[in-house]
Amino acid sequence: MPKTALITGIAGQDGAYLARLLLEKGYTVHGTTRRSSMPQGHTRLEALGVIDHLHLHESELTEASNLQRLVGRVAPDEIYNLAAQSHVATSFDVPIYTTDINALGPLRLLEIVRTMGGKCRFYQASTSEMFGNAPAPQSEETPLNPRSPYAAAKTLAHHATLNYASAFGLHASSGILFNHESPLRGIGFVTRKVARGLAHIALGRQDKLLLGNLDAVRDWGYAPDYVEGMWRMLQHDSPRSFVLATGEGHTVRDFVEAACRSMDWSIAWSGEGEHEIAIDTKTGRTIITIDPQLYRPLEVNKLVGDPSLAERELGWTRSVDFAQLVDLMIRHDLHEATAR
Ligand code: F7E
Repeated sequence: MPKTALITGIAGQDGAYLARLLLEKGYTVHGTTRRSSMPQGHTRLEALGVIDHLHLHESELTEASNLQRLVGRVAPDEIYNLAAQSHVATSFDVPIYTTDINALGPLRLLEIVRTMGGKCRFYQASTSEMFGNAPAPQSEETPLNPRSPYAAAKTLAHHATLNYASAFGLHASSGILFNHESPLRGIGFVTRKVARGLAHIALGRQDKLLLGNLDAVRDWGYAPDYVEGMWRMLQHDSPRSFVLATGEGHTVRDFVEAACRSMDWSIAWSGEGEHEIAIDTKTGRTIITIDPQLYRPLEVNKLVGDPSLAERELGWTRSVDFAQLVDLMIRHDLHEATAR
């Protein structure tokens, strides 16, 4: 029997890649999008050529009764809860909205799954941000220490997911995903901002790029690998939490340098802190400056994950390394900028 899946937040980067993966596996795929994102918010689903094969529903994680009707109608075998307010910096400005979507949203879904008999498997999109400044590498055993409203809300949802699995026997798993990127990444996240910004500077469309903390270390993987991991978690015999990560850490500065290498562009850094700049060594032009407004009220300094459990138990591996990831993002944004 072909399976049916419901993906909340299907129009996002992960939602789009997961929809493609599940369609390839023969699933009937339903997905929710925000009302405000209709009808022009489906560019990723169009880019992957999947939009005509999906069943899309306007639904918000704030609306419990609407969600209940939807789950009742779709009767999914698997729910992937990917809808979120996913910007960490923004969560400091809109903590209550962030908590409603990221903490209470999953709880509403878990309640629906439980009251409907608990047969449907449930995936919760948890995050490395929950670790805060706990020493790297972080694994499933690392104590959680959230440092933003985003991370605090995700931590509640993570515990609720595992709690519903133990208390009510739900197959509810939590994927603790480290940063995962792609050409479909939103332009507010640093990797895409850098790739797109440098492509625009190279084509004379933009003067320079403003960045925040260059010293933050992140573990950046390739999003299509990570949605494969989500699916594997729900096929596993028993529910639990799994870290998906590459095990390699790089600073934001490393990412900029790798992006410039991909473009055969040589830059030199000078100055420190808020006064640090990057100069194009050929022209002497300043192409990167720091905007202190982009610093976060609290920063998470170093996130590098240990994916050994997922590798061992799920047979999960990554197909793209850091240099390849940066290169494919740069190629995409150069191509897109040239085509416009
Ligand atoms: O920031 C620094 C910033 O916004 C990465 C989300 O998917 O991954 C993502 O969260 C780092 C931070 O991602 C800029 O301070 C410097 O240290 O790309 P980001 P994030 O906050 O790590 C986790 C796993 C999630 O769960 C989240 O949903 O880069 N940084 N300069 C900057 N960040 C941004 N956005 N913009 C800058 O100009």
